[in-house]
Amino acid sequence: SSLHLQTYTQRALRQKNPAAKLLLETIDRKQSNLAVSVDVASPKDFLAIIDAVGPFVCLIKATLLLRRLFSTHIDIIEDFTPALLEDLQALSTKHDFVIFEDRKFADIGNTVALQYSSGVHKIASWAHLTNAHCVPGPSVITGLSSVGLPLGRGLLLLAEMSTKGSLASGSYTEAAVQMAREHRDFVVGFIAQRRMDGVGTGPNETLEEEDFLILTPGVGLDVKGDAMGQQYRTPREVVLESGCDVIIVGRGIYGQDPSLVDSIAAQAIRYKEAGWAAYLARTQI
Ligand code: S5P
Repeated sequence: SSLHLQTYTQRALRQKNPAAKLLLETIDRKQSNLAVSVDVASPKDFLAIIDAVGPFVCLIKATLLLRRLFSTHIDIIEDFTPALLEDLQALSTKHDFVIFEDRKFADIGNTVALQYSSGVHKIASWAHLTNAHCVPGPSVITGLSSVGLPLGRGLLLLAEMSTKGSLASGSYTEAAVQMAREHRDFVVGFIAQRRMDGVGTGPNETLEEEDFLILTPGVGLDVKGDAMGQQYRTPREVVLESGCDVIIVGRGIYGQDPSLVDSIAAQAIRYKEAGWAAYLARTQI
């Protein structure tokens, strides 16, 4: 299948899931396949970075660090709505970007449904996209889908990881793709390092054309990794050579000092241009 050689516009027209369609339309409208990952502990920095990069991104990947202050499952407690989420939604409207909460759900169906719908953050009420590990098997999708599908949300499965020594490879990745195929209405794509077309199918098996979105972290223009196993590739390697759709960049953009908004905006423009050039090269072959 060569659907990724088509333009984002053409692919948006065929998408049935509202969150996937919105992402492709936003990429097209803003001519940006850049997602910024905002992993900072201070709410003030969090909002300032998003306001600075907002005009240049299709998507903001949030990781609500707040949950890490609590022990497991306490995020099922109701009635705690941080104003931060309202500010995030206001910025999403102001700058026209999709919101992806990098929650990495990985529990039994009943528990993830509670964590997704209720809990401290009520993720399903504000995040267009979220993600899950495949370790629990298909029930993690059934659980999340019972909450997210009626709201028009979409799920990404972690099929591969960017880290050195990742266990998500080979037959694990194939199983992830099979799980996604069984839940095509809710699973819109993968967090992965390459295109997943035909993964896990036999040599003579023909598949209906599938167009999973591939969102790819581990992207950097200046360094090859960090001291904790992260590995970076360039936007060109990721989008042109590996056929991925969205580059997810964190520290490459907000760098050492999350308070330097001018340099953050300049870096965002640099990555946006690199990601878009790689896309144009891919679709104009
Ligand atoms: O395989 C992965 C999956 C994810 S979601 N590798 C990753 O790095 N991520 C996330 O992407 C990670 O949790 C972090 O939020 C972001 C990469 O940040 P950076 O600062 O290294 O660009």
